[in-house]
Amino acid sequence: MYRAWQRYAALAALIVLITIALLRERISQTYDQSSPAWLHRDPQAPLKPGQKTASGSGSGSSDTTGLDSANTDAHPIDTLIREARFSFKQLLGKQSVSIEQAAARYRERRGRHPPPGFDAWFAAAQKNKAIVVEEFFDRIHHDINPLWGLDPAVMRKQTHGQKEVIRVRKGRVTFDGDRRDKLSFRQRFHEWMFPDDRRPPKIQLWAELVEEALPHIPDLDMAMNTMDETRVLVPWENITALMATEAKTRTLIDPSRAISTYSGFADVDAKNEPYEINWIRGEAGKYWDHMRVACPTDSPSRNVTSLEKFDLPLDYPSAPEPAFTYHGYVRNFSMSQDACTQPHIRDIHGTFVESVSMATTHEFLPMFAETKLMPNNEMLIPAAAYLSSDTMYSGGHKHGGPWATKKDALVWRGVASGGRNKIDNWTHFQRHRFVQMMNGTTVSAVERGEAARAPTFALAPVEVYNLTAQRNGQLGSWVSTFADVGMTHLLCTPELKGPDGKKIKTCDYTSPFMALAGNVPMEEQYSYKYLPDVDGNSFSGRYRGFLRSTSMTLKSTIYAEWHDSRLFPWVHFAPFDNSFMDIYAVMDYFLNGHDAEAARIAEESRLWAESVIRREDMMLYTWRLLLEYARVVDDRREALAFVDDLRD
Ligand SMILES: *[C@@H]1O[C@H](CO)[C@@H](O)[C@H](O)[C@H]1NC(C)=O
Ligand SMILES: *[C@@H]1O[C@H](CO)[C@@H](O)[C@H](O)[C@H]1NC(C)=O
Ligand SMILES: *[C@@H]1O[C@H](CO)[C@@H](O)[C@H](O)[C@H]1NC(C)=O
Ligand SMILES: *[C@@H]1O[C@H](CO)[C@@H](O)[C@H](O)[C@H]1NC(C)=O
Ligand SMILES: *[C@@H]1O[C@H](CO)[C@@H](O)[C@H](O)[C@H]1NC(C)=O
Ligand SMILES: CC(=O)N[C@H]1CO[C@H](CO)[C@@H](O)[C@@H]1O
Repeated sequence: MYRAWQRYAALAALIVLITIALLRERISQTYDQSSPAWLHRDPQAPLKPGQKTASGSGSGSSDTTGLDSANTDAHPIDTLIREARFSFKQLLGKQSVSIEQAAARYRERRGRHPPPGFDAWFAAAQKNKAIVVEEFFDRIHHDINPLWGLDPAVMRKQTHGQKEVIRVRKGRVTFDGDRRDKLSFRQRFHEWMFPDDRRPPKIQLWAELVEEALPHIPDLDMAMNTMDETRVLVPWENITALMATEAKTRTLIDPSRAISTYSGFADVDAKNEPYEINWIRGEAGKYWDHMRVACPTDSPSRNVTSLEKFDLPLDYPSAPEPAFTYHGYVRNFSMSQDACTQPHIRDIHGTFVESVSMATTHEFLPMFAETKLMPNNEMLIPAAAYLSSDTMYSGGHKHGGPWATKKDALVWRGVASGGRNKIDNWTHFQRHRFVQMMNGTTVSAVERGEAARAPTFALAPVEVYNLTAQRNGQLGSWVSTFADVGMTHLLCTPELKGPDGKKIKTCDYTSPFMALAGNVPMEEQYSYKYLPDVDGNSFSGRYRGFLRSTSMTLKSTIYAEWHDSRLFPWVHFAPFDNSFMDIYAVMDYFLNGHDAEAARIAEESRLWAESVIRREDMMLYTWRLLLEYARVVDDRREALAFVDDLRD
């Protein structure tokens, strides 16, 4: 009797387990919405590996190995690659392998002693096999330095009184809206059953990252930007004054004066007062005007006002030879991101047409954020998307097969974000432009003189890049051979509804120009060699997944991220301009005779991503930023210093 009961129980348990397994499988399939990539390819695109297309290489070179040979008529990209690899190698040579070395390099580059706790941080970096090159942390100091000009007591009050705050107290992390302790049994069960379906709020993902650095994080409050849009824009003149104060106080104090105990937040905890910031809302069409006051006074964008109307022809760089390019290709990627130096960007990026939401201020409060424009004043931390197990952004644990098995083609899928696209302004949105420029049918129409088919772009004159396909009027048919690009949701404003009243993904004003393309899950995208990444409402959360994949990333953005100083254009990704004018020429280079260079960039980025943008690296970056931050908001900040290595 007893044994039979046991068997039934075991059988029942087995059935339950199998059901759970099947359910999980089904859910993860629904979640991925798998649909084969080839279904959505342009039928004109019969690609065979190594096949020559209508276009020849700009330089006529079929050299795939000769990067290191001095080739006098090298393609400009050959030169850029060589140059970039050289700078990258030089920087790698500066790795710190001992605490003495790390502290010395810190003092040399920052002009101060490291903050207290630097030794535990360095020990953790070594334990985690992190590559410590002082330059990789330039971003932290760029973001923190102006805060040395502000009053620490005021900063503590400001941050304490915000609505979305992560607090560290006595080695414990809490955050506003913390739900971890309040989960019902059902929620816990759901999360256990469907780990992929758990989408914690951004603030929780960040809190968990901070928790990993405990018990080494001093008491502090982090005001978080959980919006897509960037927030703090302090006038340039004020930042200049604050930086001057920072420079004046920058000194290596005598080690005998150094203290190592942070003062904490007891004062603000005792008062526990909200702090009102004058957030500017409801001017989403005027973000440009708010931004440009934060641009240098002598920068080209400073006195150029927002566009009043977006029904005018697009303002493009007609001769793409700005200072950051080399023969029309991006050389200095961070300069290419800077809207302050490129007034035409107000006309070709959704951020400056009409953002989805807005809460901006010209007051200066310390705020943490996952991304920002060059002139914004937030402190950058790793993006929540990079901390999430959401396969939408990462492709899960799969990173793609070997290069040789991949399609000689480019794939992009995304929604029509970038801001609130509307009938009179959608033609100025970057994703719409990218999708049209990568549509061979549309490009062919433009070549036949039907410019009205492409309201989002104009082709560069043929002389600019001198592409064979374009000279022969075959740019469009060539684009069709390699581009598999489309929107998965047209995000109309106002939203379109079907006859049954349900929301639909097409759009009355954009559907004539672009078809709805089926979703291609990230892991399927990895079967293509080329993965372009363009901005949405702000930065693109796929970037890290792309870099970690075995495919090659192409990147264009106006948004800065925490990892920027560790990623080298032309070594780890191929940059392209925010106008996208150079995209055909960049693809022509790789597809016509430089497959080996593409393969090498893909491989370098995969290896590098597994060395410097791992979760451990994100934790270590945040840890180091928080030591720096805890010091700058401390009344005794001038004396807080790590000097143990200087004492005998
Ligand atoms: C912008 O205008 C201000 C005030 O008129 C002037 O001082 C500044 O030089 C101008 N900047 C540029 C880049 O033209
Ligand atoms: C890019 O330009 C910026 C701004 O002019 C400069 O500070 C930086 O050193 C340049 N970067 C490279 C890699 O040349
Ligand atoms: C910027 O400087 C001006 C002039 O000194 C001052 O009135 C204003 O309050 C400052 N703004 C910020 C955000 O510090
Ligand atoms: C364009 O390329 C063709 C073929 O490579 C070459 O004959 C021609 O001189 C080039 N034109 C310019 C303006 O460089
Ligand atoms: C490509 O452009 C044509 C019109 O030129 C349009 O009908 C088609 O839907 C577009 N395809 C995609 C994938 O957007
Ligand atoms: C700045 C601008 O022109 N914005 C326009 C965007 O499109 C909407 C609706 O089509 C117009 O109302 C805005 O004026």
